[in-house]
Amino acid sequence: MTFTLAHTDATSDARAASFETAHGTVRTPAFMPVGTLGSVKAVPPRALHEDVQADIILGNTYHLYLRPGTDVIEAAGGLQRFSQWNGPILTDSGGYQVFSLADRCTLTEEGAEFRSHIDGSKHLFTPESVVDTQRALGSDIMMVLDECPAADVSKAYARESNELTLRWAERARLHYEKTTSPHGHEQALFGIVQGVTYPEVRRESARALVDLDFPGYAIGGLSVGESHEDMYDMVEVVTPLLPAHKPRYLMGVGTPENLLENVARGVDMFDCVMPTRNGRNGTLFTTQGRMNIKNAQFTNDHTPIDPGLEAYVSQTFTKAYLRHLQKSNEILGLQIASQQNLAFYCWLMREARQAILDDRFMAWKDAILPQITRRW
Ligand code: PRF
Repeated sequence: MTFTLAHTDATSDARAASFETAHGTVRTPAFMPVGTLGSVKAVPPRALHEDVQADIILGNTYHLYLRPGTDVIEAAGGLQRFSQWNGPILTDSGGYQVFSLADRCTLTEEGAEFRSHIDGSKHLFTPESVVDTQRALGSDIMMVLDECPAADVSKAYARESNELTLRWAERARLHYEKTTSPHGHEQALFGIVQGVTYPEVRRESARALVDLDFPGYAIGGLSVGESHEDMYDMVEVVTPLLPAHKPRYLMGVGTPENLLENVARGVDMFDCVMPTRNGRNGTLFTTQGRMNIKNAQFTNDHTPIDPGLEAYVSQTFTKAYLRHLQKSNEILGLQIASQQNLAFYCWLMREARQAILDDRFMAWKDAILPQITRRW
């Protein structure tokens, strides 16, 4: 993976970079819309590309392996051909989902054994098998199998869990070296830093993964119930230990404010279900602040949803119309809100990138935060 660090902000650790994949270039900081089942909920690929202007989206190994099955997607020519999102895709390993979604997940040295949440069938994910599955899916960035412990576990448990995650990472790294994509394109593999909220364990994790020389690094195990301060502290502990010339991805984070605080600490990539999930529930993220579009105050608000964004939905539909659609459970209401929120998240990252390039990231962040976090 060719990663080009264009500039580091003079006023923080924020970075503007880009990297090339077989399916296109990703500019960072980047927000990656979540397409768990091979679709970003309620948003067609053309809108993701043209309106949202997403550079890269997420898919999930656990879900796609169970349904429709890895073989179906491999036969289609990979997830890009199958879904007609032809840009870069990152797939999560399933390490996180087997613990949160599957029934009765048990961890052994070998891997994670679980029962499907769909039909109760028994499966085993190993560090090697999830690399094979992601090779068959054809994602541009694959993730290692890891364990993501709860926020409140003891230091002893955190260390023991991290040691297992590191042994798995080493096996994944070896297997990655021995295998190639059945679709003939380059695929990167990212290691995942764990360690709960224990700085010492976080450092052990980061150092060991850096020794394994992955093409990129994720920070996992955060946004699982710890305070925002703890999250920021852990990112601050980890990012200085990671190589400057490789991408850094904070998994499952977060609010617009979380994104900017972690960009300031040197994170390049994010994913979160918040813009799509909250959009479907009526929460809108806009350049003017956050609003619940179902509130009565929007009944007769015939102004555009977000005049500050270029996206078709932001400029075209009014707050009153979107309120009506959401109150009436019209499917179009879910589509418009999801596109608005994703367009906002991706816009925020493009603005951040420009501010970094201009060495004014901190001043820009302090000016924009009150505006975008304002409650209507
Ligand atoms: N590990 C993996 N995926 C993840 C996480 C993790 O720790 C998180 C934590 N917020 C989100 N997604 N593999």
